Amino acid sequence: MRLIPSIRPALLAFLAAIVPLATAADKPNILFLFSDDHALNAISAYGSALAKVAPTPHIDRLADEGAIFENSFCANSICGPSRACILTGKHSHKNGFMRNTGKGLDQSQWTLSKTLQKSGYATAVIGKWHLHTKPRGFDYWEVLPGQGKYYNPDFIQMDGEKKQFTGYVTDITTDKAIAWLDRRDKTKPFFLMCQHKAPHRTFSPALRHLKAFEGVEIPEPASLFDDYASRSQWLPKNEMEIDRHFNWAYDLKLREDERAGIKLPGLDLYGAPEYDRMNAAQRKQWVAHFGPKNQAFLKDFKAGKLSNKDMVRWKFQRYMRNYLATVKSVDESVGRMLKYLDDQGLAENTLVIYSSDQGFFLGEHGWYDKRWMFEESFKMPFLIRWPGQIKPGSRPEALIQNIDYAPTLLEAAGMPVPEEIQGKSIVPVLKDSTRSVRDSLYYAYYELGEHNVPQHYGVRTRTHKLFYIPSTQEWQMFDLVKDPSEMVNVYGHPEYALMKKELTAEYKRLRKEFDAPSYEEHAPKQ
Ligand code: SGN
Ligand code: CA
Repeated sequence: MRLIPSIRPALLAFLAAIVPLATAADKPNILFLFSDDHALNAISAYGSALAKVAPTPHIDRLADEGAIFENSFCANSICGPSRACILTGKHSHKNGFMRNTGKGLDQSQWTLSKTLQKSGYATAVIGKWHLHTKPRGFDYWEVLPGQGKYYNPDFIQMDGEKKQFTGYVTDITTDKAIAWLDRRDKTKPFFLMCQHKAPHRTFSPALRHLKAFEGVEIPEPASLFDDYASRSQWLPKNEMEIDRHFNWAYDLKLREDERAGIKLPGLDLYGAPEYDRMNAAQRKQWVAHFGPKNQAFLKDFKAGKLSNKDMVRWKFQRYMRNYLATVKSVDESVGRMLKYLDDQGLAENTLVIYSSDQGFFLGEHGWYDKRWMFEESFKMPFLIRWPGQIKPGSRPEALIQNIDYAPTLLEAAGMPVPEEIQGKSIVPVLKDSTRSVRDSLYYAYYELGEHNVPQHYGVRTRTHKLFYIPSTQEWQMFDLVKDPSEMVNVYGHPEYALMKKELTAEYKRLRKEFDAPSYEEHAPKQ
C-alpha cells in the first residue's frame, strides 16, 4: 500500500496501538537469570579495567546477541527490596517491602508472577528468594532459606519443609532449573526465574574454581584508598571497608586454627560458616588451596613485612579472586541455560534477561557491600536477548530501573499494564535503542543498622545526581560527566547553583509523582 508520507507514521502508530505485540499463541517464553550482588564491573561486556578480567563469556553472549544497558538502576539498593520492586513494578514504599528485615512481601498485592500464571504461563522460581513469605504465582518453587548457603545448601520445598542437597549452590540451582524446564507443561509458554546466591558474601567459590584467578593481579580501583573528603560525614563511619571491616574468617578464609594466637587488625570474628558446612572431602580441597597461601601471608604478617596499605591490597586481591571465581559459576550456569534453549529449539521464542538485585562495591571507595546511591551499588547489570525484536549488539543509553521489568514483560507478553504500576515498559527502547522512557530516576534507601549506611533519597539524571540524608541533613551532589567516581560533592559550589536548583525541583517532582512518604515516617526510632 502506498501512502502519502505524512499519513504513514500516524497509521503505523495507530496499528501499533491496536495490534498487541504478542498473541496468545506466540507469547514469548521468559527466562529470568538473576544473581545476588553482581556488579557491572564484574561482567566483561561492560568493559571497565576490572570487568575485562571477569570470567563471563556466556553473560557476554547476551550482549552480543541482544542488548546491554549501561544505565540500569535499582530503586533501593538492597536484596529483598530490589526483588520486591521487580515482582510488583512499584517503589519500595508502595509495595511495602522497604528493608530486608521486614515481615515479608505482601503477595496479596498485584505481582508479575500471579499475572503471568493467570494468563497461561507455566511459572517457576528456583534459588534465592529472600522475600520471607512463600512464593505466589508460581506453579513450582524451590528456594533457599534467607540468604542461603554456598555449600551443601538447604532448599525450602513447596510443602514448607527444608531439604539439604550435597554440592555447590550455583550448580544445584541450575540443575533444578533445567529439571523444571524438562518437566514443565510444554503446551504453555514459560516464565522461569533462576536466581543465584552467588556472588553474595561470603564469596565462596566452587571447589573447581578455587584456582581460577591464581597468579592473576586484579586491577585496583583508583579510589581504593579514598579519604572521603568533601562528602557526607557518614562515609568514614560506614562499616564496609576492606581495611577495617572484612571478617578474617568468612570473608578472607583464614581459619581459626591457622591464625591461633595471631591478632590481626580489623574485624576478627571467629567462625567460618561455609567451611563448617563442608564434608570431609570438600574441606580437604579447600584447605589444600587456602592453607599454604594463608601460611605465607601469616609469615609475612608476623615478620612485620606488611604495611597497612599492603594489607588492604592483599585483602582486595583475595576478595576479588574469590568473588570473581563465584561469578565464574554463575556464568557457567548462564551458559548451561542458553545451551538448553539452543538444544531444545527454544532460543528463538525466548526472551532472556540477566540481571542482579543491585550492584556492589569492588574496592571502590575502599568498600565492599552496596546500599548507597553511588553508581557502583545503584547500578544493576541488565542484559536482554529477544530474537527478532532487539538488534544484536545494542547498547542503549536509556535510564531504566528494576520497577520497569514487570511492565516490560507484560508488554512483551501482549498484556496491559495496570494503572498502579510505577515502572515503565522499556519495549520501545528494545525495539529502537536510541529511545528513552524517562529523564530521571528516583531512589530511596530505608534500611537500618547493618554496615551503618544511613537512609537517603535522591534523583539521578543522565549527567548529575543529588541525594539527601535526613539524619544529618546533608545534601550530596555529583557531576557524573566530570567526576564519574563521585569523589567531589559539588552541592555548595557556586558554578552548580543553577543545576542544584533544577535537580532539587526534579527531586521534589519525583517524590510527588511517586507519592513518597515523609522522611520521618520511616526514620530510625531514637
Ligand atoms: C548479610 C551480609 C551483609 C549484607 C546483607 C544483605 N552479612 O547480612 O554483608 O549486606 O546480607 O545482603 S553476612 O555476614 O551474613 O555475610 S543482601 O544482598 O541480602 O541484601
Ligand atoms: Ca543482594
